[in-house]
Amino acid sequence: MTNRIVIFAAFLLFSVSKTIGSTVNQKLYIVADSITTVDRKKLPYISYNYSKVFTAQNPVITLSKGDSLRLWIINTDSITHSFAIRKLMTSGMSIPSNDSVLVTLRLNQAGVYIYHDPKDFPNFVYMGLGGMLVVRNHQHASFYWNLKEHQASFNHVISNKGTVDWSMYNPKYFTINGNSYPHILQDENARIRGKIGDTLIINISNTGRSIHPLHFHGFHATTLYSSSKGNSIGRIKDTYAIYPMETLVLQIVPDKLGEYPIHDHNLVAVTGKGIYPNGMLTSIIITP
Ligand SMILES: [Cu+2]
Repeated sequence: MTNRIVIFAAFLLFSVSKTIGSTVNQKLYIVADSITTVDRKKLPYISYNYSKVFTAQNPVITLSKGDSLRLWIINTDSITHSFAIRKLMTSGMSIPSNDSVLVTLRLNQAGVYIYHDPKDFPNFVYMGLGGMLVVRNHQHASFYWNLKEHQASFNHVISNKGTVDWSMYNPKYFTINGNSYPHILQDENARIRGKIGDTLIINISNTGRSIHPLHFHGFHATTLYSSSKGNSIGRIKDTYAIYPMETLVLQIVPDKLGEYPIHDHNLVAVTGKGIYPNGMLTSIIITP
């Protein structure tokens, strides 16, 4: 009898946890290192990583609407950082060097949110500490673009604890998920692949300091979510000006075959140190 009650209680608990969503456990390490630009220059850089091993690509944390997140952030850098998530957790939690914090939150709204370091804003986001938290309410094929750009001298000055004048910002390097063209084409998150009639979802964040007007060739996209322009939802367009710290979710349902470019319409952003086309350029490939 007692056994039956226990089994029934366990079943009830399981059913309840299914309906209220699951708990997603993640760890992010803050790691300071450097990236190599398309012209082989080293730039000081700081990013979030799944381990202490440095990569320039901040992980995309993906959850379903209704899920709960338990997120540890571990600071392996030699200076204090802070942690916040735009729209979800707006006051930053301080993380001293070699210390960690635990963030728990329930995700009730589908969309893309930028997790970042709000300390000395925008300096540390600029240095790399800005990634995407994606809350899904669908199971469609999904792609993720984290847009950034850099002016080499700014990385050096900020990493040496100096002061930069953002009114003098003149970036020369432009990246999606830390890569410039042609390396972007090797990133399955950045190059869109699908078939005619598929629903393709593109999750975008701009964690740089420039406006990035992205232009889609071949197809129009429908806005599913916008962090700053709620009245744009449902609009169908081929160019989207994405402002610093803005996020977007777009949908494309391709109606024809072929490969079509997608690029930043500010043409300097399709260069790397002035060389075309080593910047923000990717493509959409539609097969039968
Ligand atoms: Cu174009």
